[in-house]
Order: sequence, then C-alpha cells, then structure tokens
Amino acid sequence: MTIRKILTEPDLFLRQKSKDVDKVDDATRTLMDDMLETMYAAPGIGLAAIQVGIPKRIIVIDLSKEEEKKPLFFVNPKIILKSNSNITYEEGCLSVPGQFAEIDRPDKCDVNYLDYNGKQCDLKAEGLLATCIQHEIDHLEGILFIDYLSKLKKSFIVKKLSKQKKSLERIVV
Ligand code: GNR
Ligand code: NI
Repeated sequence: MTIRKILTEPDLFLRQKSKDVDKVDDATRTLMDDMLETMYAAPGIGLAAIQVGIPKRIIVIDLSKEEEKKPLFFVNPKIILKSNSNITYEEGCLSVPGQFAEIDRPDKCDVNYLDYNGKQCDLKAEGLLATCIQHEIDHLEGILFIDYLSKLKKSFIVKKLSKQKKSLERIVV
C-alpha cells in the first residue's frame, strides 16, 4: 500500500467531474487500499479519488475511532433520497488544509453504490456519515465545502491557501 499525495486548493484538478468506474477489479481495489492508507495517515474520515489526482467515482470513509477500523468503500455512489431536514457540522477537508466552517446539509440520505467486491449495495445514512457521504460525492462533482460559504469568506480562504502554497514553493526551490 502506498500513501499518495493529496491535492489542495487552489488546484484546477480538484474542480473536474470524476468518471464512473466500469468494473471493480484488482486495480480499483489497489487504488481503494492506497486511498484508505492515505486517509488514515492524514488523518481524515473520508477521501475521494480526485483528492489523490484520480478522476474516478470512488470514495473511502471510516468514522470509527482508532481501535477497530471500519472502512467503507463506495464505487459509483448515487444519492437516491435526501431528507428535508438539515443538520449542521463543522466541516474540514484534506484538500482545504487548516480551514473549518459550519455547513448545513440534509441530515439523512439513502445511497446506492458498489462495494469493495463490486456488489451492488444500498445504505441509509444519517448524522456525520450522511454529511461525510455528501461531502465526498461533492468532490466527485468538483465541489468543495468552501463553495457553500459567502464569496468573501471563500476568497479569504483561497487567498490564504494560495499564499501558503507559494511560500512552500519558495522553500522547496
Ligand atoms: O477528515 C474530514 N473530516 C470531515 C469533517 C466533517 C465533514 C466532512 C469531513 S471529510 C474530511 C476529509 C476530506 O476532505 N474528505 O474529502
Ligand atoms: Ni474533502
């Protein structure tokens, strides 16, 4: 397993729409294993393939606390139902390092997907899991949580991140 580099905003790659996976094969599973290891190392509770530069509709999530790992793998996930009631969570994103904001999203969602073995599955999610699934599916559409903030807040964050990137480039050179 390999820890892959996580792309960070601003990066146009993060803005592209990811493509459906034709078949869950060994190459898909290797990518999912790498994504999981990258997510645990970060650490984070979810990761979309586009965050490691692969524009495929693949997500990994693990909300469990250290001890016993409970990874969830979603290939070609589709939200088939969203609740009318919302919930607010303070969201962060490995592609928007060090920035957090309260985001409202439907508190429940039903999602349909292929699992690690390519089996068709349905899941009823609520609370943090529902939020996380929606956050990750947004990545597959090129959407980041900062897109839901006011223009002012978003541009403040993007400016800060691009300055950080530029100063890192100077250190490397
Ligand atoms: O690690 C993460 N934490 C988190 C917290 C609240 C809502 C969503 C998330 S997902 C994030 C990891 C990430 O960037 N996934 O794309
Ligand atoms: Ni994210």
